[in-house]
Amino acid sequence: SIESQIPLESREIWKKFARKDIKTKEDFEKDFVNHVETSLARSMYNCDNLAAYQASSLAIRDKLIIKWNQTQQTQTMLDQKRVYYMSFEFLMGRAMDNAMINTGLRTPIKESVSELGFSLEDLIEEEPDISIGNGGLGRLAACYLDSFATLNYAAWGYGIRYEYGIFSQKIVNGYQVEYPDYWLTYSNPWEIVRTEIQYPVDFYGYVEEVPVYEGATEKKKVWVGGERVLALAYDFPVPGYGADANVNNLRLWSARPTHEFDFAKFNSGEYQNSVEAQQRAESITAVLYPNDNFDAGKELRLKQQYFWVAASLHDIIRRFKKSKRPWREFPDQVAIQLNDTHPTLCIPELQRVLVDLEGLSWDEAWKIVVRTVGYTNHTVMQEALEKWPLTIFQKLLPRHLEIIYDINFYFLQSVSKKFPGDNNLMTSVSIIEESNPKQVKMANLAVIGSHYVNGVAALHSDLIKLTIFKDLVKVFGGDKFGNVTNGITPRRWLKQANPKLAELISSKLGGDEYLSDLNLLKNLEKYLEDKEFKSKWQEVKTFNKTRLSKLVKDLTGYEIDPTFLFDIQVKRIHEYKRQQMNIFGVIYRYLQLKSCSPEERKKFQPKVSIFAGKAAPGYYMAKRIIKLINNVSQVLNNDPETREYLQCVFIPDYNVSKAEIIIPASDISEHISTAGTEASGTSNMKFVLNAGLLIGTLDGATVEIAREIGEENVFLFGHLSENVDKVRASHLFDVKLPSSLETVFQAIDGDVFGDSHEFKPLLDSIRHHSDFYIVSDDFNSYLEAQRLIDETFKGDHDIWIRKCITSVANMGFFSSDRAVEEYAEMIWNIEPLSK
Ligand code: B1H
Ligand code: IMP
Repeated sequence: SIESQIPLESREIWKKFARKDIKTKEDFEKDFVNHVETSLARSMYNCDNLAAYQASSLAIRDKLIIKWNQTQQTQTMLDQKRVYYMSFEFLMGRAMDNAMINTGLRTPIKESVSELGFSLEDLIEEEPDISIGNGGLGRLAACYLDSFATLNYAAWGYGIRYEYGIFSQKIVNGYQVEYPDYWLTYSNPWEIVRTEIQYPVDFYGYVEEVPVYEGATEKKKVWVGGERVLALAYDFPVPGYGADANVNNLRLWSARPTHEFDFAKFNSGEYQNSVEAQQRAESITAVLYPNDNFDAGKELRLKQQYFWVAASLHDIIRRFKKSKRPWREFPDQVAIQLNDTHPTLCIPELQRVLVDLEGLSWDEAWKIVVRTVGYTNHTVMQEALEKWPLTIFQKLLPRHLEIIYDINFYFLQSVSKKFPGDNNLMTSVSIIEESNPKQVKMANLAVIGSHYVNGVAALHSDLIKLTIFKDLVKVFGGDKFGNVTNGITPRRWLKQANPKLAELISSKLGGDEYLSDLNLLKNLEKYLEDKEFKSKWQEVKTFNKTRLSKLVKDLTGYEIDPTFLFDIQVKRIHEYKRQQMNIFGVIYRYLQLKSCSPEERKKFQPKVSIFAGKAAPGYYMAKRIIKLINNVSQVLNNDPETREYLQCVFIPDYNVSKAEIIIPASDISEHISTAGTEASGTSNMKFVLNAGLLIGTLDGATVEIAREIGEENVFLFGHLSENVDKVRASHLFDVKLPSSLETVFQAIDGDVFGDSHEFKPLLDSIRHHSDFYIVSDDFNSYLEAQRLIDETFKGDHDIWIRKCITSVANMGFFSSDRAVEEYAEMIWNIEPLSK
């Protein structure tokens, strides 16, 4: 055993002084003071909230590290198969509150902190969000890490430690203005830098033919890199939920100069240049690309992708080699999951390592690659599919491009055998697009190089087979394609975000077990007739609405009334998500109110429409939508005739920690994408789990939410995905608008909401440019669903609350624990660690 290598006496000393776990308040207080005085070099006299937050975090982190070590040692000892979840984005949010909740220490620490003279809530507010992601895709990765640890899977996340996460958003005169998100200003107490783990990563250069061994006549190809940087590992401990849970790892790579000095330049007097070139290395991991569902095709992004893939594979292979197994066992020990196409370079890179460096035959290597890799697709939007111009690829990764050509050659050969003469098929499934310039289609490479492809909701998984992968399904057969519906972690999205509701549920279900077995929520249905329970349920909602009102007041200055119906749409701003339709609906309601007598107005359900979300900095239309929302907001909230009935707010700088306050406060939330465009959506799940109802199209996971909680509990509207193409085709270039929308456009054109020129492109995209997202076709059905919501909300409130309770009771399916278990069984073939 490994232990026996260490002399007994040494072992005893190690054990005697092994760091003790935090169990009591005193343990925590001791560690806290210790960190203030040593790690932070401060004292009780100059310990402000920031220092207190940092000391608390360090104390909790120490605890996690102990568990982390045990978990990793167990994993190494058991030597079972491991999963590597490759994600370009991890939208972690804040760590401290989550760590306290998952380890069960929140209550004692809250008391300790208060005894030490601080308020825990204040300390939590000191923590910046870890926002190294754009939206749903990055947050999904974070939820899965939570489930991996909670369920005891040997699964790591690999990503990039961007120094600037998603930009922070300010609203100036109604416009979005972007500011850099330098989240590391006060250092990050949650990370551990692994100075011992550094790997070289090469770029550029050329391909050379060399003898397979010294003196041999047979030749092989190798890559001679032209620029080298170092990848340095930073680890984030990810605690599972439960007193004795595992702590897993998120490993993020940061680029560093190699410090390999260019003596030639130095000697020729170019000292400055030779050092500057080195410093540029760090720019690789400087900033996250701020696009959601859009591929900008920039060289630096390909560089980021290769940097991260090369470092991660290096690490994975090093670990595999420790067990001295033969290469053919690699897929029995390693599963690599591609979170979208961003890490697709794993496929040619692993093939390169196996063939060029390890000397395996092409076929042996390719079998290993395909058995190891799985690919998750997250979008069918054409503009989001990654394609790299050959020119960029050739320059940056010349050997990888050759390998991709070879992969494509063998693949197309097999296709032409099976479908002789079908040139259209060959063109469509080829990895290379014969466009001008030619491009590498990463999605095709991902499908061809992996053993299983999954979509992220039932409808989406059906759609990828009928659209973007139709021809690849012909080649591989349908069995290679399947579905794993997304999920969310109830630890963060119920217990942490909505402590009052979690407490109420615990009191009825007799404990917190439902947080790790979400199907237990079903038992809430027993209390549908329980008056006291229902009135407490209502109190919780009112509490959460009041909490959000305070946030809105702080951030916008607007006072919103918690007795109003809260109608919320928070997500990235995108034409396909149709925030424009929502704001047109708000305008329609306003115009109706304006045309009524004061008496008639009283019949309206008072309502506030709440928006938040970031637009990609280069996305013109999305930015116009934000401006329109803000202008409408200004008109409505200042109109004494109507503001008792209708208000509108845009909350700036949407992020995970704001989501935790916004989501529990909804009566209704909007998931109104053009059917067939939103792959899944995950905030729809979060809103329902927090006792709000949905208005939505039959798109993404909303279809399955309706199936689980009952269609009668969802306000559905709009054209179905199978009809969208037909509806689009029926449009002429100029679109005939329904009179409702015509009225809205007239008001905007008439400068009711400020200078109409600003919104002309937005309106024209609908009325004069074919209305791609079929806003005009869905608008009346949307208004009708809104009318039904008013009627239901205003009517017998007991019916509303019963709908909410029934919905929450049936949300078990949407736990990320279920999703991760499906991946484990269907795709990775792993079981939880045997303890
Ligand atoms: C999703 C993305 C995405 N799908 C490209 N695709 C990106 C694509 O930086 N890029 O280039 C960034 C992100 N994001 C989202 O994934 C879907 O739109 C949601 O519907 C889904 O819920 C989420 C998680 O599966
Ligand atoms: P890696 O798998 O080599 O990256 O190691 C990850 C972590 O697993 C290490 O930091 C240790 O905590 C643990 N570990 C790795 N190798 C061993 C071992 O041989 N014995 C015990 N623990 C190990």
